[in-house]
Amino acid sequence: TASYEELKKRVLAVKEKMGDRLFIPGHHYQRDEVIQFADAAGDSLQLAQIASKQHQAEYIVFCGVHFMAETADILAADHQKVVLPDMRAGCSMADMADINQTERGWEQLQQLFGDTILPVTYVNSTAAIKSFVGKNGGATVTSSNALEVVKWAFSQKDRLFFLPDQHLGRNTAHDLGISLSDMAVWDPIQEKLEFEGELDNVKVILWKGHCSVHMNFRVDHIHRLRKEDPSVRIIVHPECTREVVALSDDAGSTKYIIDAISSAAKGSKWAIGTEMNLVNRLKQNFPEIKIQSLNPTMCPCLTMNRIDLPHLAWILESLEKGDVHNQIKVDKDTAYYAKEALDKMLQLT
Ligand code: CIZ
Ligand code: SF4
Repeated sequence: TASYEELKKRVLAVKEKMGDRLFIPGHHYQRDEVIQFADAAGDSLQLAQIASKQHQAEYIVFCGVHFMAETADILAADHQKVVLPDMRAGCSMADMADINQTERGWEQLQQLFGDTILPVTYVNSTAAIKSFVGKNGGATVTSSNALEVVKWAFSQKDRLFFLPDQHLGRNTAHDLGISLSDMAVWDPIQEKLEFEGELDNVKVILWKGHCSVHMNFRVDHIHRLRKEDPSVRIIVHPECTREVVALSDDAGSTKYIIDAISSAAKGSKWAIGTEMNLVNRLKQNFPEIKIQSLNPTMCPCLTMNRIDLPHLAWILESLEKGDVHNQIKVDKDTAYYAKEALDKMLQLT
């Protein structure tokens, strides 16, 4: 097998030869060995914004997970091809909402609530879910703009159906002043609404999905840390549970966390509750700040980590030869309505 240095040289050679024909967006959760070659690094909002404008390159080599590559394809121009270096780079959260389950749930919710619900979906969802949301007048959200988009959604309808991350949905609704007792949970497996009280009071229906990476940051980690060293500031991603967010000092999107650390005082101490590659990168980039993971055993997103240097080198060398592997192509009908949902978000952001 090729060494790291060899692979690096091969990637650089293809990048140099292909020039502007190639564009490599990379998510902040990607490995260092991959992100070093990204033409643009960002969170999912920034990468979607870039994809909606970057219409020159013939090939977009997406270093991130499947739903992000789908979004890039939906927002790309017709002549552009989006490829994913490893098809196994999925997202367990996106997989928790399939379109058939969603349509069945929607039917039942409409029987309960009539025409008073607007669906919104976190971008961490399949193109089919985004399309369902667009078709029904809703929008996508990211963790960077969830507040604005959810506020807009409440100007349209009395209730929201928030897919697929219950935690981002709950944390966002809470920030808008909605009481936890007015939030219901839709269980797609049991096909049942979890709610105690008057149905009339329901403001938000949360899809029962979660991120297995961010679930690793727990209340007991916070208690232990506070006891050990009360001067540590704790910042977490809103994919963490409401309890964890409530006990932390601050919570926000990937970009928000990066900005907070970038402007932190020298010598200040931070514990971060988000994906391991990003926490490690912040540690490297800001040696004058004391950074640790909120969970001491560290939490990688296994699917993000599927994209590694050997896969990147392989896909780039294939493209150079004209072989397009792992193309992510969303069919026209699905893409049309998914784009409506994405455009609504991009206009609001
Ligand atoms: O957990 C993810 O996949 C996140 C935080 C994506 C993003 O960039 O918002
Ligand atoms: Fe999906 Fe969580 Fe990984 Fe993000 S961190 S890609 S939400 S599994």
